[in-house]
Amino acid sequence: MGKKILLDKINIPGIKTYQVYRDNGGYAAVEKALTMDPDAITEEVKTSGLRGRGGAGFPTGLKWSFLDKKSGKPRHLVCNADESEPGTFKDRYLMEHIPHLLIEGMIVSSFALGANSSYIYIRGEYMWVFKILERAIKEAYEAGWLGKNIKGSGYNLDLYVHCGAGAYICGEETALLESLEGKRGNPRMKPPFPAVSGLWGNPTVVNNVESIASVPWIVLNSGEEYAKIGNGRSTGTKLISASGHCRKPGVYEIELGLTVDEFMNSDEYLGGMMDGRPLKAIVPGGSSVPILPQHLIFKTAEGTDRLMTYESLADGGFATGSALGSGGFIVYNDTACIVRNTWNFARFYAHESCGQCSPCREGTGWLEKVLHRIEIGLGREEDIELLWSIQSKIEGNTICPLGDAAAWPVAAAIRHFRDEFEYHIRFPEKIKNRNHFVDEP
Ligand code: L3W
Ligand code: SF4
Repeated sequence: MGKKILLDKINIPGIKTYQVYRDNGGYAAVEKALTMDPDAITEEVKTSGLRGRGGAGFPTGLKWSFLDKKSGKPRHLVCNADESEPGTFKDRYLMEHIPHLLIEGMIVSSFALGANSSYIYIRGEYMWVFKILERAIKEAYEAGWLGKNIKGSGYNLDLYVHCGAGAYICGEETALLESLEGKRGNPRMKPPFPAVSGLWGNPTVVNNVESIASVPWIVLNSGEEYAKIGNGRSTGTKLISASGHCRKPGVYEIELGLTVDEFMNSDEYLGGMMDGRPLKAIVPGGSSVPILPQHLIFKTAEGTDRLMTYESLADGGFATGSALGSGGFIVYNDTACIVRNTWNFARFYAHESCGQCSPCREGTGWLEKVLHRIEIGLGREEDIELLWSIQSKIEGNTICPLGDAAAWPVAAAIRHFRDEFEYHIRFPEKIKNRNHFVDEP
């Protein structure tokens, strides 16, 4: 069994409630943290090598150390719980089943950062989880872990949970901050990064749910112990949301460094393919990352074992690699149509683009339109080159990563499955009937 530090208590009956969580060692990290120098906590997180679990993998301790503590302005910790990446549902699982772990992480992290008002921004579609968090926060206030003079330490913290309104772009950290300020969720230009100018212009750290929930273990067991788990620069454990044509979809906590083969085929994890059908492709990190075809899933282009790490999944760069991203692991069998899947993702990004910058606003709509016509059998001979050209003009030319996220899946699908696009264009009569329910453009 792989080591568990986030989901180890998930099956304890009643762990969602304060008393059961507390009876099972909950809030011990807050007790310890309150006796520590706040900067020493940041040092522990740095030593742990913990990297942001929302998708970018930026070192958490380093981000904390960028927080401007000299300006004299109030500081904030904002938890990004706007989990909207297609294929990703691990933060929901954690908040739904063990909400006090996130609250404990918020208190310890806020104390380390010197924040006295912190926020959890949760996606609007997770209304029932919002209610679970509200209840858990109320319990934490009643037990004296939030509010004024927490457990006689002199430290004050107010924690708020704020509900988004269903826009994917509000998961981009600066759009999230705009939304939290009551404005339309348009991403800001960076720099300045939130660590310098974030919520209401104050120094702010924005971290993913899973990143914050990992902090109590680090404080209790030390950064050094955390760094012993994992592989190379991919330390610790990672939650993976698995979906698609595998035998056992669900949320798993893995030790980083596990081979993709073991994750996919062992009974502890996905247990192989559903109905024993052949594997065709995977998307290992949510819809924003490149798709990997069958021959590159278990071995890298260099022939080494493909590992569940930030480095190994990206090995070979854009041409033959993918990314760990947010850990949204989607499995495709031989019945999956890659053109249809690519169109589906493109439709999502075109819908979710905030429209601020033209390469993304125009380009995502254009990608969607061209992919749609190929998918329904109206593709033109020149469409594959057109798609390639559009995606290459979006990538790297936009304010926020949504543009890249729309471009990469298209580029990878063409690179690895060009024959499927050609088939759709050359033999439209063979694919048309199964799309009768889709309106023609
Ligand atoms: C201060 C500097 N801070 C970087 C901070 C920055 C941010 C973090 C990472 O996008 C990706 C995206 C999705 N001084 C700094 C600095 N920072 N340099 O570090 O920044 P960045 O720009 O690399 O990425 P990002 O804007 O956080 C996230 C991808 O994740 N993704 C997942 C998306 C969706 C979800 C979800 O639904 N949960 O995660 C999947 O691949 O495409 O590329 O905090 O401020 N010099
Ligand atoms: Fe908005 Fe797209 Fe530009 Fe991001 S890349 S700011 S989502 S238009």
